[in-house]
Amino acid sequence: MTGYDFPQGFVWGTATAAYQIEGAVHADGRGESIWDRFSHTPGKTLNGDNGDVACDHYHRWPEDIALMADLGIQAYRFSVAWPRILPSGRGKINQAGIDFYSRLVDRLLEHGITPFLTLYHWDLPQVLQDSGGWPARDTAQAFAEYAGIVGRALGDRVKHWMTINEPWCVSILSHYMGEHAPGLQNPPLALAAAHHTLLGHGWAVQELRREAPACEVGIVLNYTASVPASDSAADQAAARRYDGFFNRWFSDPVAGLGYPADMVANYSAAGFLPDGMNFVQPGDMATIATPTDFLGANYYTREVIAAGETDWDWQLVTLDTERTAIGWEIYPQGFYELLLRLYSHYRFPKIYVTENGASYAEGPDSAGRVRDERRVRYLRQHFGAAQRAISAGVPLGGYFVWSLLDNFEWAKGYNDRFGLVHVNYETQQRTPKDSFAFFKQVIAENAVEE
Ligand code: IFM
Repeated sequence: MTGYDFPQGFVWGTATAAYQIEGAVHADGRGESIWDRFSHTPGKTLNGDNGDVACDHYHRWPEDIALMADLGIQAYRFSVAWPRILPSGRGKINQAGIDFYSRLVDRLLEHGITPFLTLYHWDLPQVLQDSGGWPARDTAQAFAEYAGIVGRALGDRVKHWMTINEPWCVSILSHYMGEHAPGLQNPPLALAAAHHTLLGHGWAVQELRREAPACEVGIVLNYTASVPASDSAADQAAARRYDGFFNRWFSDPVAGLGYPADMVANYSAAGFLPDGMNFVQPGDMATIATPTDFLGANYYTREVIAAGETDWDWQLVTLDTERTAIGWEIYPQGFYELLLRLYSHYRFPKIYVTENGASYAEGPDSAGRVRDERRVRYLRQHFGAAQRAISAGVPLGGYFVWSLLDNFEWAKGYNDRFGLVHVNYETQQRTPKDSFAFFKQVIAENAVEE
């Protein structure tokens, strides 16, 4: 093993999510999701884009799996669309939905690609939103039922499960900042939603242990490095608050540390907890801390934080540094520090990088080649950071690049392209980019020179 090698058995993969690639929103009995409703509401997404067709993966999955096989990935992270399985959110199962994922899983296995299945990547059945959505405790219960159903159907072949993708986005971005479905701006509801996503995660882990024994189960949390704008005590305290808001509010309870007390105080001071933490019922924190086999960590960037106007908030500072097309600063050092912290502070037994990647707009040139060398550079730097974290002792089991394909980037529509494979949305033609060739070589050599 040279300084650039990854350990033997390290799992390289790519990640996608159902609503971002599948399209076929009316096919085979699929129910409506909150993203169908939200993206069809004027003004909610860039250019009014929606996932009606997306990458048409629902019909083109054999072609997409052939691309994965060519890339040489050992694992593929995808999500199951809850409304395909349970069009009414709970109750009657839509067998056609199960069959779709069953075929997908079988074909992956035929190619020697290990499926990593995410149960919830944001497409809540609309009927469950109508009955209260994630701010309602009942939704966590419905999620656990759904987890059990999918576990029973696919647990004989799928051995790696992820419950919820990015609870911060499900709760804060969607119920406080209003940027994602269902588009609310209500901090108390956002904190209730956060609690119920975590609770649903804990119950789902327990369901999966029953329905799909001998499987690895984890949750996927998204992280942003929070770096103080200066050495001043005020900026440092603000950066710690932002870290609490984005990172610790989710990691601490999952790791069994409960909600961070400093953030409970900050949220109370901000008026976000008018009834206190009354959404927490006896036993919930133990459920949320149900032991898992791994943590899935998503990382893209950092925020530079300065003191805000009050002693419970903060300001985001934009430095004149290199950014990807989506506006996120390139900061691989934060990735390295994050991985160290997840292990040394939280002691998660195993970590997978479940998402990391870059948005750049390059499309095919006149010769049909996509020269996305900035994405190659971004990936090289982040692979290097991961390699250094492993050398420092972090039990990193694998790394999933976001994303296999250009796809529907939520409120940002089709403008941002994260794929290793370019998608022409008019013809659905797929064109592997230079980053695809780069990643293929990294996988083949199980090594990267930073
Ligand atoms: O596209 C998203 C994905 O759905 C969740 N994590 C971040 C990605 C890039 O924004």
